Amino acid sequence: MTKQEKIIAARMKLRARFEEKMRNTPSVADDQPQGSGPTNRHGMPKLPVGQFETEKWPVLDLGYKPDISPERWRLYIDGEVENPVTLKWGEFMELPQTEDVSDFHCVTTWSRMDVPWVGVRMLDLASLVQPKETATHVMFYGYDTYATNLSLEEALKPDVLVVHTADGEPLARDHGGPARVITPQLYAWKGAKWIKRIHFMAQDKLGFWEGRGYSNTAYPWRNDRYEDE
Ligand SMILES: Nc1nc2c(c(=O)[nH]1)N[C@H]1C(S)=C(S)[C@@H](COP(=O)(O)O)O[C@H]1N2
Ligand SMILES: [Mo]
Repeated sequence: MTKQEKIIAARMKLRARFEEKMRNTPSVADDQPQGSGPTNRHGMPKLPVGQFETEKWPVLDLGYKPDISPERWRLYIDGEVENPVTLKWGEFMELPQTEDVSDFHCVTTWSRMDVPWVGVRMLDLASLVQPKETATHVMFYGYDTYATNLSLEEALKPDVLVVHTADGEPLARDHGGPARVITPQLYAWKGAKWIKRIHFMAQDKLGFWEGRGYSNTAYPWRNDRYEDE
């Protein structure tokens, strides 16, 4: 097989492996989702329970915003995979680019609707590295030491992107530029800003907020914010 054929085969395998699990995740399958407004493209109320819509885009971080130029930026994708890679900026930008419009729900109760994004699908990055059969979860690490974990059925959804463009502009440093992850079907803390490393794992492990009382699952339509609620 050529390199390209291997990537295509890996994508088909991942789709087959996770399609049904994805269809059964709460942000698609919940029959009693909480929220208001018209339905979004997954049949959930556009505004999840306990959220309000904002036009502004608040900035949340650990008190430190890494300054990573595209020249210095590297994306390490490794762990439970056949073909670990380290991408330079130019290589990342040469991967298939996806445009999408999705909503951004922060656990601190604001939602920013209909954000136009451009970036690379997590599914396409996963196809490149070819997760082993044993891979079930992934940890995303930022250049600021932040980390957040996801199951593969959440991480490989088609709207989970590593974005470099928002609102038609290069992603601002405040929001994780040059590149960050977005998870439109989960609270936004599941998307690491200043993405540095995507580490596939054979078991789940808690990220920064998940280990400090935030929910591990983070479903906006279940008000699933904190572990002890
Ligand atoms: N690297 C990194 N990513 C991060 C965070 C962080 O502190 N560091 N905060 C998370 C939280 S709690 C939220 S709500 C969103 C906020 O993204 P924004 O600042 O672009 O609104 O980023 C998430 N990703
Ligand atoms: Mo957040």
